Amino acid sequence: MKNPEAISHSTGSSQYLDDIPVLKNTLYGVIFGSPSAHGKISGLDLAAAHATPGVHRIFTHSDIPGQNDIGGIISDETLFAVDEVHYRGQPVALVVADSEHTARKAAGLINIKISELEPLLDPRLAMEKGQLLIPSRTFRMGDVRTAWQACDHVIEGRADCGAQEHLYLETQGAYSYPTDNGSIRIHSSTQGPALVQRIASKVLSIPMNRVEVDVARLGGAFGGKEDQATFVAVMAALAASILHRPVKITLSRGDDMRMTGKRHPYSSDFRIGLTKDYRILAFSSVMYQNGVAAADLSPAIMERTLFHTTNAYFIPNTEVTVHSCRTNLPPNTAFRGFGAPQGMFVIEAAIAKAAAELNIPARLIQQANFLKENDLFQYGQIALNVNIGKCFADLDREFRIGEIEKEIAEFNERNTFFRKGFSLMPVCFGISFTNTSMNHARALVHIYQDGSIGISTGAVEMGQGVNAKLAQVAVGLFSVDPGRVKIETTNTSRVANTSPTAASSGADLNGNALLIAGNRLIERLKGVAGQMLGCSPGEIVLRDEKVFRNEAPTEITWEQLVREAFLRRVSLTENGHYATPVIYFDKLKEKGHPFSYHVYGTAVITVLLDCLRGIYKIEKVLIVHDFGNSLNPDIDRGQLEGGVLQGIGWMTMEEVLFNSDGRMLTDSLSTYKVPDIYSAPEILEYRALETEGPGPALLKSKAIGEPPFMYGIGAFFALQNAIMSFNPSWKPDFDAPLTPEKVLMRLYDKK
Ligand code: LUZ
Ligand code: MOS
Repeated sequence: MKNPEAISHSTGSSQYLDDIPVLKNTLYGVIFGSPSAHGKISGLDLAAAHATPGVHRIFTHSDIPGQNDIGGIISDETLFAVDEVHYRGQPVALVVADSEHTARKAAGLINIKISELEPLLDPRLAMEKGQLLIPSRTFRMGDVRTAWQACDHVIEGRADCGAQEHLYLETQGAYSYPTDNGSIRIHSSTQGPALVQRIASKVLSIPMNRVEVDVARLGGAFGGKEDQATFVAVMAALAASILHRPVKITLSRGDDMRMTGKRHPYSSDFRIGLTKDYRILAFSSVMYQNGVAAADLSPAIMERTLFHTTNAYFIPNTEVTVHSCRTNLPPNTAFRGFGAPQGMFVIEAAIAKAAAELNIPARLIQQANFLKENDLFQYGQIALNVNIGKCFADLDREFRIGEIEKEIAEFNERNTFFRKGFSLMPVCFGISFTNTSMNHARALVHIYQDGSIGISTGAVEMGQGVNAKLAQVAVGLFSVDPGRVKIETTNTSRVANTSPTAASSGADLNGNALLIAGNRLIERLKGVAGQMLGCSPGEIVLRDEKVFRNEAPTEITWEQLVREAFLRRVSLTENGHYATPVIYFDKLKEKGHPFSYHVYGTAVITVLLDCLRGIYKIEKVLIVHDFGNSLNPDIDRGQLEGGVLQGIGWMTMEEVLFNSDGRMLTDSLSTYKVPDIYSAPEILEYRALETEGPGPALLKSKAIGEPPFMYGIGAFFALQNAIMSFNPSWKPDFDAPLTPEKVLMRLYDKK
């Protein structure tokens, strides 16, 4: 089935937040952020800003009727700073005026006095000073201490990976207005409408049933709107409820880049021990997460890092600790992969370093340690339906890895100033929110008397195609024309207490809830058809807009059946609730069964490096990916290709830089480089692994949002191999992203 939104997206008729026609009397808000990364506020002079014609009001913490607290997991984050600021751009005030232009001009006239404190930027330094956001956590299995002695090789090193800006096309925004009797409606750019609702209720001090949050769709999110759409939405709601006027806030690109958090950078020490036949006996690591000024989602992200530190390998003895360190940067947050890429980078770095020291291709170590059926993950879950070996075997058969390596070796023999590099990147990613209690969803289905169907779920469409998948499920289930199905906006008054659309599980959770609701309606309709035909409902099937009895078409159409059910006073509305079965996790033991299944895949990446200039081209990305039984191969392909490119960007070109004062140096598209069409791989080919998908996956179609991102990590190691071919005396280090500048230095490093 085609994406029903494809036409409206490309003709511009799909409504995004900024397309909602504004009501008359709408006011516009601009946020005034701290000009300093760390300090005490000693004065805030709003007089000149206030005096600007067109300014209606300036809000600060003292205007909050409820709690000045927007922390999603722990209460450590304010909506507006009170007496201290902890990062540059931290919201201090909201200027509300007749126009955005006026509000921005007035914000420029706010005079804040700050007695500066020294900003902490380095997570390792924060750790030394005892600045942790939350208690550290350790996952362990077996006993690394005794295992080191049994190893033939023990290798140690350090790996650093950088932040990443989400760069969703649509910046954060909100439009809010008072509705009947003290209630409020918020249109928000959020992945988590229920979170916005809960926090708005807390800040405004009104019950949740008085806050309605509505999301039609987002112009991209990538995790950046799981938590961080909230402050904008709540500010708009605060201003709207106090002024009794509609208030709209749209962050400028620069404000969005400066004020909102990124992917967490991590700095890690690792140790890996191997036998002489390259089996990894032990792996340990201490990781410093740059969790920045407030926890936001850092605790959950830390947890997912711990779950993925052994990637697709079985390692019998492991011990990994993550420290979430408090620094003076904007609160880092969810980003596609949610800590897993950072964890996988470390184990891949450890393998690459071991390979370099043993002078063998990393692939030999990777292959020797792939997970097998019934292996134990370090968090206590038994690995079932393990497909990593199959993915690799298919990849080798389809694309002939040995030949690619041979071609590269020959190319490197023949050429002086051009080198090629190769890497293999296996991926194993767990599906489910790591926090078990978040794994549930609901779907509200109405069949209208004319036979059309309206579906509301908690899933937020952000370009990933979840609406198309849900529509497809409904069309298949009811066996009706696609034109009959409408996926409604995501709205807290229709579907309550939802988890954010995140963790790659939007389609799984909401789609399964839809199946539950839909199947109940179908049972009811079959009952009506049975009555109409004087037969048992078991003889009835609904197919192609018709009622079938014992496999033979009857005269009754879908429309007639629905109409008849309505006249017989049978309910045409159903609410389905789905909670992922089996999963649990014990945080005291750090053991359990947190994931309903795992997604596997393997990629080969090759690069061509210009050794005079340090610039490179990603030549080939060849993948075998375990889609399960893909519900919509076109949508899944889009997710796969986009994920790969975003991963390559994180590892090779996207560099978030701050100066020593905590000022962001890369706050525009001229200083922050993301992959464009010219940096896309020359060849990106993939094959679907032929498997039956697992039960909890929606109709056996596996989650696709995040797993492909991590193939991009291979780009880092392919580049490293090309550098090593040119400069054999270089001892590989692990400091991502490997930008052309860093590549050039390493090509001529003669230490
Ligand atoms: N969000 C979250 C996520 O709250 N929990 C998760 O486990 C998760 N995983 C991936 C992406 N977002
Ligand atoms: Mo998330 S990183 O919002 O799936």
